[in-house]
Amino acid sequence: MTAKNYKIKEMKTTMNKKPKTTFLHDYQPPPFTISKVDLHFNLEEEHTTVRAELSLRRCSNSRDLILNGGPDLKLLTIALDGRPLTPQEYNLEPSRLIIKNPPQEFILQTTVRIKPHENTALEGLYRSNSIFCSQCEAEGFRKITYFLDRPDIMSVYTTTIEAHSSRYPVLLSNGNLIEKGRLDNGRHFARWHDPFPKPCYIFALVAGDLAVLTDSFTTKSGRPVELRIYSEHHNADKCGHAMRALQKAMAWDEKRFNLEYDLDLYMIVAVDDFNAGAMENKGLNIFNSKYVLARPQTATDQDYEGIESVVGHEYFHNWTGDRVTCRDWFQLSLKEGLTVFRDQEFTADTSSRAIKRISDVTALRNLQFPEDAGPMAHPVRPASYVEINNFYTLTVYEKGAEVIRMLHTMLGEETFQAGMRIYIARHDGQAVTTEDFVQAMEDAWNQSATAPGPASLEQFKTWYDQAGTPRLYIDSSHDPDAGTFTLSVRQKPGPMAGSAARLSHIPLRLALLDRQGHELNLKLAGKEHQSADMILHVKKAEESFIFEGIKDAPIPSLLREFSAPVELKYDYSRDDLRFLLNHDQDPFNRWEAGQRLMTSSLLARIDEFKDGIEPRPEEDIIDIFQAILTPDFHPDAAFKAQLLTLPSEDYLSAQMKEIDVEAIHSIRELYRMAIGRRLEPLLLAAYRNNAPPSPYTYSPELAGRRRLKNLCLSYLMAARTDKTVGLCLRQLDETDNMSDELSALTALTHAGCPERETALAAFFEKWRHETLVMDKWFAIQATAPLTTTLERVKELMKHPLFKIKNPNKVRALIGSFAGGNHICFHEPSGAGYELFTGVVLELDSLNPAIAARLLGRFSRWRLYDQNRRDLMKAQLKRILSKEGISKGVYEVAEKSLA
Ligand code: B3K
Ligand code: ZN
Repeated sequence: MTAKNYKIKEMKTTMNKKPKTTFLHDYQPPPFTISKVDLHFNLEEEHTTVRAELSLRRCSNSRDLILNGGPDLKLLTIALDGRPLTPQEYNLEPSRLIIKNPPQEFILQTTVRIKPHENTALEGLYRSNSIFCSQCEAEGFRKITYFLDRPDIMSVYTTTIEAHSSRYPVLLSNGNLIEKGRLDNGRHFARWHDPFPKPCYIFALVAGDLAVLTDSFTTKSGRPVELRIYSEHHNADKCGHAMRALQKAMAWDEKRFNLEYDLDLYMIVAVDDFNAGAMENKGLNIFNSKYVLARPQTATDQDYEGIESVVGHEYFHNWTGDRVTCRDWFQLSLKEGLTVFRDQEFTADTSSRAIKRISDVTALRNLQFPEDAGPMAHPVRPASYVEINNFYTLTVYEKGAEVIRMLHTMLGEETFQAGMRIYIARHDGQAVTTEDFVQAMEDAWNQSATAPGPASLEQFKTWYDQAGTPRLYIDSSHDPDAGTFTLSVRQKPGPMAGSAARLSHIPLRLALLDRQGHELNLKLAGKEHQSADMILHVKKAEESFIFEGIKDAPIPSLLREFSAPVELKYDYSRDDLRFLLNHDQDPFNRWEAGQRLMTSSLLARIDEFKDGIEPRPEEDIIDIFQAILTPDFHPDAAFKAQLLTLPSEDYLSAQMKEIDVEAIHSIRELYRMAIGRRLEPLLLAAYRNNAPPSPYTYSPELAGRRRLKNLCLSYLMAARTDKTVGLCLRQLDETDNMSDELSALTALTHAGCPERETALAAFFEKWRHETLVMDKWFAIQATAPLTTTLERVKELMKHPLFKIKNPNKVRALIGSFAGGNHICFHEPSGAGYELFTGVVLELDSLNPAIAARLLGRFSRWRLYDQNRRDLMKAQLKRILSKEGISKGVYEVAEKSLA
């Protein structure tokens, strides 16, 4: 065995060597600091040489310096203060370099050789098409050079990049360009300096032949900032929307958070091969091209929205992540939860707050709640991990954002912003913890004259440390003689909270409505404060809140705006729900009332289906759809579209003790078909009346109209009449934009119409050169609920445009098959599982982060019927028994089976 093979094997799991778990309680401050980092990259076709000069200082009584370094680093030279080290002075291990007893303060110089073109894991330095690019979060920097690869090491970087000038005319790194010039042999160099100390996970390098779109932004203090978006030349015409999104985000952050950009240059680079959505490297964001590139013919409204929110998100990280960063990776939500909250608010302020809230809560409940109730459940601040890549989760991001939102709800905008000012002033340039954030908010609350309520956030911290979705059980009673209305509230930690579960501090926003739908004046017994909409601080296992002066029994509108990420159990009558759907002033709760009505109706039919009773859709659900579809129900098309969307299969699954895949799918389809048949005239009218004028432009309002129009088309297609097939074909023919084109193609394909094959082939011919559009083509076919889909997915895996090394392609074909096509993925023979496991295993040797993420689809295996349980369990065991699987895949499989 060669030395190199030996090293690689060391990094993988073997049957008798379990990968190590890292614990939060083991955190120790860094033993050395690195104040300055000088990097020199020599990029060549077959390899890259990285010279690093680190200014180190001991700040503990540690004797040796232990640096992280991946097994693929080939150490060429090593010197201390200019003197080459003898082999006795250091130890080279597979993933560490140990310098024995160095001086107090010294400069360490190393040269390593790496092979970016062989890097399929897409962490560290790699190539995407012919572009060199980097991804260092969380632990990619150690694949570039030997380093103390942890976020609490903050250093000032100077980076020199040397490469062939015609193949790589653009050479980029963080900060400002300070020097550039020509070299011999057709090569050139550029030197970048970033004045802000930063952790290595936001270091970045890009080199390639790139087109650039340039624009500018003047900050509110009058400083000009140059903005650049780089892409491959053939995509140069698709960067305008991202540029406008960036300018909009910069202006919004100044206005709402009073935060201004700090460098003279802000760059975004779009690459096709990227594990995540984008990365907030200081001054040089690297993006998955999916979140940059858009023109009306190739991108849907949803893509336009996604670009705005991801461009915003990465920009907002400049303060919440880059300037104030995380002490260790357990604190990931410090930057992610907060930055997701900021990007959600950006979208809410610049489009529709209600629509944004409804779609965020939908995603949270469809996906994060199940995560929080399954074997991979973990607190927003996890206590341990095997592979940190497995913790970039919905819990850390989306539940983390809910935690910030609850603080915002309790403190109010003014006090929350005061807390943000304290947080940033106190911790600028530091690597801190979620406790530091909560402390800043608590201090602001204590100093506030305006924010009402209890100012201690001690109990609130449970949200960070305890897994599981808490449940709120609420009962109400009205005493007409006393004129009181009592809410009895019980809270129970979620099942994954563990045996020592603690109670949470839950902000419960509510109003009480009279029979005309007016909000009643609320006054709690013994309290002076009065208002129409109130926040109750629920902190005990059981408590009662008594409202005075309530003559007639009101209808409570509870958990308005979804003020806490909990499961609310309240026994609403159907009449109450219909009333709230029509009258609640809180648009979220209007929508929620409709969802409750639909969910209970669907679940009742699902039960009948299981009992062998022929199910029939309930009349009053059809009536509700009919009422919403009438033009004067509500002026906002996007809101109507939300109201008219049935609870998803994911959501229905999450409501069941044992998931019945067939029953859920059949009943949901039965309702869709009934709506399509019974309401055809209204659906057709809404379809026609909501078509925005041509040519396509993107705006939230027009996107809402297209959404409603295409939702109507999908209901009409569920009824599968010749007329509606004709509508789809005409829409495919006449459209000038991808939203309409894709909706029509999806409707045809998912309804299984014979016309779909010609349409799919025509779409392929038209768009085969647009890789992002091809992702949509793969995904439509993978999500078709047809008996032929599994075979189709197998065929598509052999398609010349399917590339297993490209994460977007894997997500489009395999991710959407496993996540968005329950009926086919869970096909009872287990053939879907077999195919999926094969992909996970193949991918694990190429890109373990993507493999582990995919594998999460098996983690809820226990919730299915015996047959499926056995089949999924067998696949998980097959994975675990494979020699040499990555620690990420090991962690998911092992925890799923535990
Ligand atoms: N911080 C990156 C995510 C990096 C993922 C590493 N496995 C994107 C973001 O949340 O902004
Ligand atoms: Zn982020």
